[in-house]
Amino acid sequence: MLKPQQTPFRDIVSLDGLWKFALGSSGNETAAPWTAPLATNLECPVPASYNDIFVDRQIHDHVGWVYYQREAIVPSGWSHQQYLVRVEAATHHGRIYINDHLVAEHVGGYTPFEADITGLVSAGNSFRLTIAVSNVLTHETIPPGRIEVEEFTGKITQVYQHDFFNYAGLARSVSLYSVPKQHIQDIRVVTNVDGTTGLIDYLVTVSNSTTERIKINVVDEDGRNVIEASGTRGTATIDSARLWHPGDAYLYQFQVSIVGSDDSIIDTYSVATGVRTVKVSGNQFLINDKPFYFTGFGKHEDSNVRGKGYDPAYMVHDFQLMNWMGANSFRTSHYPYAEEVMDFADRHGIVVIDETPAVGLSYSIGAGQSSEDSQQTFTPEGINNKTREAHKQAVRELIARDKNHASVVMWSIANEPASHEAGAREYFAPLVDLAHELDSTRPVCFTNYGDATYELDRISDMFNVLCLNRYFGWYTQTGEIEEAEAALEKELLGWEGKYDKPIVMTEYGADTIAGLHSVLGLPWSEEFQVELLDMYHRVFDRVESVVGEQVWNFADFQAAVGVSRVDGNKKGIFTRDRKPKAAAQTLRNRWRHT
Ligand code: BDP
Repeated sequence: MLKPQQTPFRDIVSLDGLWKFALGSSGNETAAPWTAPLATNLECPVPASYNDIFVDRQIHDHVGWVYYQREAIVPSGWSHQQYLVRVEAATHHGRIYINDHLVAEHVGGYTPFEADITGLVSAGNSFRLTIAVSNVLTHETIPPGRIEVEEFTGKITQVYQHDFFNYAGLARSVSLYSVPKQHIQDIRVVTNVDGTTGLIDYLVTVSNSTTERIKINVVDEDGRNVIEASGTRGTATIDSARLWHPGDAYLYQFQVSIVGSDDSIIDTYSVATGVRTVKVSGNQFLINDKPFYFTGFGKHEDSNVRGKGYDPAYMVHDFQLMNWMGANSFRTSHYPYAEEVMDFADRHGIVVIDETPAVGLSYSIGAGQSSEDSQQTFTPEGINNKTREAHKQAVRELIARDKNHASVVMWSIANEPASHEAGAREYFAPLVDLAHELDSTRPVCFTNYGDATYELDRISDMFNVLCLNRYFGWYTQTGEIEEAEAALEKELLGWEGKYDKPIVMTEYGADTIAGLHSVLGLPWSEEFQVELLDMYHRVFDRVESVVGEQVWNFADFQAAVGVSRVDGNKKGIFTRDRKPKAAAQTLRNRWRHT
């Protein structure tokens, strides 16, 4: 499914803006089909999560369906086109209604879906567009969760194992777009390098089998056409190719056209393509055959008021801050981010570890922390075959959407699953196989949870890179830097001794209240965060297999309400409104000079 693009043959009408908004049924009930104008005074911005927009606890806490509605018009000039409504994300379950008809449904909160409405609304006519969105998580969804009913009030609440707040709604753009009746459906590019030659293997899918020709042009950044080729599959060869390097992006436009029998162009689509290679060799991570060391963050799509709403101002500012720090990479913890973010990373040479929304596949973690009476995770009543089917779909949709991004160097198929519990291997083996089958060119990882030590973990041998999330000095050895240092080193050497694989520390950090100071360097102070990061860095520099460090987290973010979080998770190097804590300088000094 290609992202909408404006070309002489395709058009886009943005449906972002204010939509009518209303709460629907609570809990996991099936949404009533929507056949009427919404009777409501509420208007909700799109894109934005709805939770923090209104001064209404009921909306903030709502579990179940909500409705968004607006009028839209199919431009009269589209009468010979095919046209679709596209929803970039409906978190977590979305339904599109055109007037009284349900026309599309999608489960999975962070990947796009669309509805072809050509047969339903003629060009030049308006229609009522309703999008129903449910935020319910069950043990058969990714991420998983469960619904509970409060004993005295009967209030329905959503329980989940991840600590970020379950923001919901239409947090990314909605659009109406057109394509020619005969159009390019998908393009896949895989790049390779042979000496100074860049190779682009490509595969083009068109909407209906065609006798028309497929023409390929590869255009460089100066607008020069460097190659012409033809056919739906092949290899385009660029002599003296300029490579895409971390921190030094270079993108060719891989342009595909359908050419009619009279030589007129019927459709065209362009994929920004960075020529680069990614390999894992022994304990090294190679980009363009050179060892790469990841510096950067685990992030979240999170900001005040908007929740997970895509906002280009925050996006550009976050990239600016990362650049200021000398960060060369980030992980899309814990779900695929808006596609605009991936495009931006491609254009600016930022390396991405791209993650599915499979967070919380562990019943021993309650809102980010271990609980004593831990229940087994992989059971028929818990994370089961149906969960795995949803997980497979999440892997498919992530790779289908992001396969052409040069910035994406690795797929992370889960965050902190119970990889030390019985059943983990059986659960994960088919998922690892699927990821490799869908993309044989990128390494596959998952991020490993602290309790699943190198002695207990049951699945890491199946993955290409060891990604570890560790909180020595915070959740364990709290405040004891020396003790934590020894424990961390022992753990890293343990992994290194067991596997000949690169290690990326994909999470490490400490909750820190901006402005809280302590001459004793006590936990929660800015001084402690600095001391803890310094300690981790000393250890990383002593362990050869460590090929990267991504601090948890780029910025403070909103979490599920609980007794261990005060207005969110405070492990940010920046506050939620992007003011630096002292540790920003620590990281900047280290990353700008390595
Ligand atoms: C890890 C999770 C991350 C949490 C973090 C924390 O991967 O989502 O926010 O811990 O507790 O377990 O801060």
